Amino acid sequence: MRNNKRAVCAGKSSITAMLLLALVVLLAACSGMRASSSTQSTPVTQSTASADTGDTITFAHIDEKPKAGAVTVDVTLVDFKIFSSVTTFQVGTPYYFVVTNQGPSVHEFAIFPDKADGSPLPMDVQYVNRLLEIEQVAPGSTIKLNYVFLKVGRDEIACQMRGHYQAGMHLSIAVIQ
Ligand SMILES: [Cu+2]
Repeated sequence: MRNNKRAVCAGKSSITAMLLLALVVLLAACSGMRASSSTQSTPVTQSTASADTGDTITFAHIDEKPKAGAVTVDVTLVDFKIFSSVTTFQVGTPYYFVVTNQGPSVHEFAIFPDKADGSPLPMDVQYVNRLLEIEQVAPGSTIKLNYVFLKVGRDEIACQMRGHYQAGMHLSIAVIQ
């Protein structure tokens, strides 16, 4: 189940964060003992970054070329909103999604089904029935991919990472004939 997986990840991250904190304290103590040279700050910076994003992260690198006749859709992911240049799509039309994470957090680019009236399904149901999910879009990076909607209905572009959805990372879209 998605939520369980997230919960486990969150648990792992906080343990990692604590270990890194311990390491940082240890490093600080060591450099203190060694006549207080403060030039060893690089490892600390790196540790902070990986504690924030989790330790087993694999960023998506998707750089497809647009299919012939594809309509370009510019999507911007920010903390914690999603913007799209297109919100009404047509079944069978090739779309070329250019998705940029303007950060600062890691986000995902996913498309989930909604109820027919456009109201959201429970998050687990959305996730199980997802149409598309690209995880771990690095801050500052852009992924480019082709996608064709096959079914008329209401969907949403969303990010379900660590409470991002609840914080506002979802955008209602319509798929029409
Ligand atoms: Cu997100």
